[in-house]
Amino acid sequence: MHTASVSDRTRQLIELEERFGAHNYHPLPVVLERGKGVHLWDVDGKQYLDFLSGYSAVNQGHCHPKIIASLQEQASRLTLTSRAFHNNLLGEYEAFITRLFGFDKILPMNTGVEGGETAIKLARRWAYTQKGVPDNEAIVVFVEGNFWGRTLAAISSSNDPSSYAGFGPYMPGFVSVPYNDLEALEKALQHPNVAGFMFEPIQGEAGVVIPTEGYLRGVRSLCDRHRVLMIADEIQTGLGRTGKMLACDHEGVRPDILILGKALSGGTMPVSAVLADDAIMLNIRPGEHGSTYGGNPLACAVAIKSLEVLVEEQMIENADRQGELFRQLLAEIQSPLIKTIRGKGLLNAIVIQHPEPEAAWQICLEMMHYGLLAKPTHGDKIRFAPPLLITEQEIRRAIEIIRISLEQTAVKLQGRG
Ligand code: IF1
Repeated sequence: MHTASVSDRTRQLIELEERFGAHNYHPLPVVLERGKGVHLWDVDGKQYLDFLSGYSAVNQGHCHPKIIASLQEQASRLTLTSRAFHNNLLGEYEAFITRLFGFDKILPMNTGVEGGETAIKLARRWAYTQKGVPDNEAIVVFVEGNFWGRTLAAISSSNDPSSYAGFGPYMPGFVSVPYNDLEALEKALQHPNVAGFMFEPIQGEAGVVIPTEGYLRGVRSLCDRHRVLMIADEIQTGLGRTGKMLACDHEGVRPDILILGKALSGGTMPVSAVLADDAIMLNIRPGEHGSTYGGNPLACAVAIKSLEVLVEEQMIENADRQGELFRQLLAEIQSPLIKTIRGKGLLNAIVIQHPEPEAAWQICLEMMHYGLLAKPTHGDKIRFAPPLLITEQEIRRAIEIIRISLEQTAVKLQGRG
């Protein structure tokens, strides 16, 4: 459709990636070179509204001046010491983040998936030392449709063939139950060897799947009753994305292990964190877990500032308000292509209905043409997740682009599929 109209420069840069990079992604045909707040610019100077936010890593907006200032200032002072020595920012960061989220301890890592791996190791260790589970027999329960990254453990818990197929053998000790199903969860948790239940309070990759009100409280009480650790993967849903600091806050629930990532870095570099109380965290002793980069002073400086601006600039309240407006305006669009609209705060998705399997992809190309970037997931869903500082005016502009793109796609797809 619009792929034919890309500039020579864009085409050349895309070809370079095709030729020298592994083919593990299928991006939209746009090459970005600059970002500011909710806006991105491509190599031809064309401006876009970013409705993906680096998969929610850029909640605070692109190149937030305070986060970038912190990054630059710290980068010129000290970046990495390893954990063989102390650094002057780690303790300050640890005190700050544990206080903000109300846990005794933090274990700093880098990518989100390492956070997930760390949480599972903590749960297994806790089960062996505290719950009396026989060695090597701990079970971790997941939900169907879960996504927490690409490591061998992460794909071992996945029921999406595009994640796991052809990469076996898989990690033992993992089971899955249907999402949003407390009865199934209760059955699974009855097994005495269950260490933890790890899940996203709102499923992101699965297409922004929101559980029934009461699910999170139900999970909390089942985990309590069966002495199982509740592990909340808030890597995507946390840090204001859904209109609260944490998605668990929507039901006033506190997990035993909290995993944060993505926007903890304001979109600058991988920073993840696992938070838990002493009874869980202190079962891992020196030398038993870690990472070269985890807790490096550059990451500490960036994470403190990223959390500060989120709170100081009231981005969380804004996410709640603009999210409501966005879904309300979206619901007013009359398009036969929209099957469902769902979301919380600024984590939103529409499900597309059309016999043509490429319909959602075509809509994204159309939106790109009109200046909005979003990406389809699972073929028929489009996620809308702009940076949390988006204004009402920008929401209205985005809605106009979405409306006209749906209209144009409907016309172009007529008679197809
Ligand atoms: C990719 C989606 C988002 C996550 C949750 C852990 C991780 C992720 C809930 C791992 C990562 C990513 C990775 C990215 C696509 C993406 C994603 F499309 F799959 F659903 F965000 F929306 N827990 N999510 O969503 O974090 O190790 O990547 O830092 O291309 O794989 P990571």
